[in-house]
Amino acid sequence: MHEELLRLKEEALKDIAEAEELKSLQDIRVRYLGKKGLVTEKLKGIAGLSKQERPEFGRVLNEIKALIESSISRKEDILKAADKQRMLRSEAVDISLPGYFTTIGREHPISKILSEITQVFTSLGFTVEEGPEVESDYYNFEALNIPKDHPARDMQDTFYISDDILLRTHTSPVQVRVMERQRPPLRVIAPGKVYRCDSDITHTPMFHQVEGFMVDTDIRFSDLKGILELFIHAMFGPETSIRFRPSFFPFTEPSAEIDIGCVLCFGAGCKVCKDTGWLEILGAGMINPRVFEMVHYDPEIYTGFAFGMGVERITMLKYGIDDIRLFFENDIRFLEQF
Ligand code: FA5
Repeated sequence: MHEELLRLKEEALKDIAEAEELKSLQDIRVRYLGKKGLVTEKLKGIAGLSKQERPEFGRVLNEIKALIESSISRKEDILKAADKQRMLRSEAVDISLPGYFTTIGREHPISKILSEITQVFTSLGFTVEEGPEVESDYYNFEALNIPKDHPARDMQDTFYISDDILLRTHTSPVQVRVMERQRPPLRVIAPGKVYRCDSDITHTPMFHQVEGFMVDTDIRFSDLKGILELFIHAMFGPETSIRFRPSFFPFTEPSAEIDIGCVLCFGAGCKVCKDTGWLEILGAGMINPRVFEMVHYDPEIYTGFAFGMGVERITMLKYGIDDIRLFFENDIRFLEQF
């Protein structure tokens, strides 16, 4: 009888010792101590023993049961501790590893200068308008007093989509679109992309312009001068010298090109200003009465000025960049400098 219990004890202790996971330990508990477990069955069998055998058998069996319980519980602690160690090892963070560096993007120099230009004009009460980049021949040329066979069309090499549809070559069509839907007084700037079949170190097929115009009953050339002086001094500093040179645009009369004293050599002469000491930064003039007629404004009542500038050119001058193509190559070493 005792031998049988001894075997049961040895077997249970061996099973417990060999258990490597909490799950198998739980199975061992059920196998020996569960409702139909080997120890429980033996306890139930006590009733069938003789009166003399019962106390001793019961005592030994209870000792075995207590031993199995305490062995399981000890083994459980050991397996739980091992599990925890395994988890800590697998989730450990090596604080000596170098971190991951995410590079932070920056505003493109053209966007930066566009915002600065916009900021100067909005602070002077100008509102911002936009027009389509795919434009009709009418708005890009005809309504601006450049008829189909006019030689002035040669001033801008155009990308045509069809006979009448093209990529706008300048932002001046926005003047016409705004004047068609609004009455004076107007004080507007129109920044945006424009396209010309043109490519060298100072010209790209796509570039940005900012158009500006003001229309009212008493706008004069002196207003244009005053506004442009304010703008140039805000962008390039109050010491910058300014020169108005007579020029020609079909949509302004009189027309001018505006130069600033070279910001690189300060008039001494350099490669960028071609030794003239001056740099051209925009075109401007008084809006031609023919344009007013196209939008049904009475030229006897209204006058206005308009100007248009190349944003890449202004950015190049501000940062001393000598090749316009750098703006569009996306070379991170170039872009990171701004
Ligand atoms: C015009 O485009 C006129 N619409 C400007 C204007 C507006 C005059 C209102 C009068 C009244 P122009 O073709 O000169 O003018 O171009 C203006 C500026 O765009 C130039 O001074 C130059 O800085 C820039 N530009 C012209 N072509 C290119 C190009 N391919 N790449 C980069 N910038 C260019």
